[in-house]
Amino acid sequence: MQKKSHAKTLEKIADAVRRARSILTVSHANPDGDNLGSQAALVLAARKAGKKAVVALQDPLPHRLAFMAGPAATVSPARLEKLADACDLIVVLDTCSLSQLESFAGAISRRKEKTIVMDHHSMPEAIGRLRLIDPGAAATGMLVMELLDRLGWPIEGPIVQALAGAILTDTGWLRFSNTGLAAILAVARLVEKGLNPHRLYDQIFQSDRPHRIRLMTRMLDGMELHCSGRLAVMTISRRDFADTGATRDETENLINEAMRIAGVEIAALLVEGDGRIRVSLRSRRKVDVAEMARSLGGGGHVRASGAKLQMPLDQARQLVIQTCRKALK
Ligand SMILES: [Mn+2]
Repeated sequence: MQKKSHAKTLEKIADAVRRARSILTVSHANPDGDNLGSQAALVLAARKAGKKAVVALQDPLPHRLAFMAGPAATVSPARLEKLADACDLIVVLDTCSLSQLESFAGAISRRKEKTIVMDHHSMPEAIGRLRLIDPGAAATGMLVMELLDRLGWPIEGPIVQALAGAILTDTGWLRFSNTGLAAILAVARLVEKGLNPHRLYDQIFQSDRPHRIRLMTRMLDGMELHCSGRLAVMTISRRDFADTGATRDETENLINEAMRIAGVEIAALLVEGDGRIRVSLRSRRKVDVAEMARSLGGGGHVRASGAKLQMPLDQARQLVIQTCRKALK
């Protein structure tokens, strides 16, 4: 996004936030660290500024991110309608796609006039009246941090931890390709404000249940390499969940394990759910997996994307291999 239009939109959003007496934040289904951290940071700061503010989630929190809940509460779509009526402003964070809002999509799309969007995914849809979409931002947490600065709201206390959680999960602890100087400086600033990085790392990345490790070993055991080792394909079946006792949210980040292998350009992970297959795609350097995901009916970032397929696991795997093979040609 152009610097000028970015600053202009940010100012308009700051103005809308300043004027609102009550704010509701929502994000994509299946909350991750950026989703939770961005929402918590904005809501906690708004409360400090004397506003009424709530975070509404549609799914229960994954076990390992429970400590990041902050002000978030899981609500039904009916309850969301009431919250959406009661607030002056709805802020959609970390998604700009109605399909990712799942059961909240209807309520949000019916309230365009009071809705604004802040996100770092490409291909924004026409949600809300104001949209700050910056695919160059490493995390939505970066955009929220900018907004708080613009508002002159202090970044302190639990807001520090929330923003750090957002930025450090979406950048894989400053390892992924979206990590640039801005993200590193933002984290440095959060350390200055009291963040204990080691403690946060321990909470996010070293707090797995043994079930998750057992699930991971099964996934790695079944990994296939195609296209002369440039494509790694992994699957997790319903049987794997049943046998290991792991839950669906415990598959987060497992796909990145395939990137340990030199020469792997694309990693694909297929997770079997109730009636549909969740496909995650990662690329190291060259391939635009956002475009690949779109060809499968999904979306995402250039290096990290996903889609959902309505077909048996084996058929989905064949389709994904075919799609990846084409992209690697
Ligand atoms: Mn994000």
